[in-house]
Amino acid sequence: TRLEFPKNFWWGAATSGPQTEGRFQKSHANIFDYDFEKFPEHFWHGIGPDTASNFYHDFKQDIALMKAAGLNSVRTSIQWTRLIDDLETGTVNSEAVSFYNAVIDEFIKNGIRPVINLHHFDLPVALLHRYGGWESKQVVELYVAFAEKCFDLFSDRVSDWVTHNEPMVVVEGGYLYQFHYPDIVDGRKAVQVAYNLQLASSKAIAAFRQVNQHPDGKIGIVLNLTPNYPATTSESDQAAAHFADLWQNRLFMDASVNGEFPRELVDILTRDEVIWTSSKEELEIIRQNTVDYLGINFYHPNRAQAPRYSSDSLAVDWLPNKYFEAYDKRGVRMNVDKGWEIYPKALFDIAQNIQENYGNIAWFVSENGMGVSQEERYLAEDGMIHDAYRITFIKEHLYYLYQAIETGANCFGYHLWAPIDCFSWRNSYRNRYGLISVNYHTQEKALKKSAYFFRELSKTSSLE
Ligand code: BGP
Repeated sequence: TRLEFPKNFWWGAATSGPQTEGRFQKSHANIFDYDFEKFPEHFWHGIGPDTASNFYHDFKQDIALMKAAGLNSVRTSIQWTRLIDDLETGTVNSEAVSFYNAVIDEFIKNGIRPVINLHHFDLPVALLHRYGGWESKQVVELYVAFAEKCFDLFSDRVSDWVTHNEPMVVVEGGYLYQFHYPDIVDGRKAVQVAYNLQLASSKAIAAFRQVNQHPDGKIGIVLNLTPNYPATTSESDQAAAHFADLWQNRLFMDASVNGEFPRELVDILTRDEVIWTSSKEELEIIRQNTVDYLGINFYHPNRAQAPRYSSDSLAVDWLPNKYFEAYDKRGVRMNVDKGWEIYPKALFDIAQNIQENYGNIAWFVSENGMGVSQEERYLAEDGMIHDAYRITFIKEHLYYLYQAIETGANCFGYHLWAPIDCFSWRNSYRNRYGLISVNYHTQEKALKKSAYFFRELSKTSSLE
């Protein structure tokens, strides 16, 4: 049977400025540029973000390739460090304005809807050193000024905006589990950073409502929703899954869609004496400025289990993993290169959750994808990478997405991570996700087999 998706469905892909453009100026470093300068050994094969996939210079060719892969919409991000010259006064860099104008025009000319994100982990490092980064409300204000500048400059042509990509990764990577700079372990700071990121998103939405120029203008947030299934049916594992869901998913989801943080989580944080500093006025801003739509990034679920050892000592320096451990890998299907479980049905569960608990708000899959290392292994004689596993992965996920839409999910699109293989934080070029391959030595790019599959998918908006 053929699965027919709605007309006007977004068939696209997502990436980000810092992962594609290549670096700007040494004086305008984000936290990854800085990390690379200080600790190149943190990065896979010592390859940093200097060139990335050279989008700054190659964007016309890259957008032509994206069109050839059938993409009708693409998410990327505007880099704060590129656009703003003086972080305090907010003066813009005119070359950067010309660049982003040219990119937006090129997308539109090629029939590709540009979806623009304002923050993809890439905090200007100067704001971290000067103010403590997202711990500081001053940084929230500076981010909102940057967002407003973007709406001012580009919302005449860009209708679809995103405030943050995966804010929970900023919290967990930077302040709990040490996979993003500043690499610290501090539960108190983590909690404040989470709150401030939400406040920044809500304030940017408030600014958007004032200055947007597009008649169809919409703004949302992109969240990495990780369904938490208890590893066993035991009560303690169920409690662990419940807490993991509160912390990882519902914190941003409830605040962004329903305007309030989950009461139960706030109670736990209050009891543990790690509750964030907030004001009535700020909470009112959060209440009033909810999103128009959601982007959901889904890669893999968690199999949550209760912590196996007593972790009372962690209570002082609060860590959420005193309540749960992710992840029990027994008996699950894995993407071995990435170490992530493959469980497409989770997309159906996510859709149900949005339908039942979030007023069936409009949403799209803003990232889903299969990271594979050493993809040259699959280079065939015809000179193309035959990534059959990626095609299967996409099909399986679309199967469950289709079922969800059939049962009433308000889902309007599917974006693969990524259009073109790109630089990825400390993983650099280890995991390849693109429909289009890149040779990072020569910057040569070529369609993979999956690009032809995707083109057909997009053309017919249906799947066999
Ligand atoms: C998501 C991020 C992306 C990208 C992707 C793949 O969490 O939004 O920026 O990095 O994960 O990650 P990786 O390349 O590390 O496998």
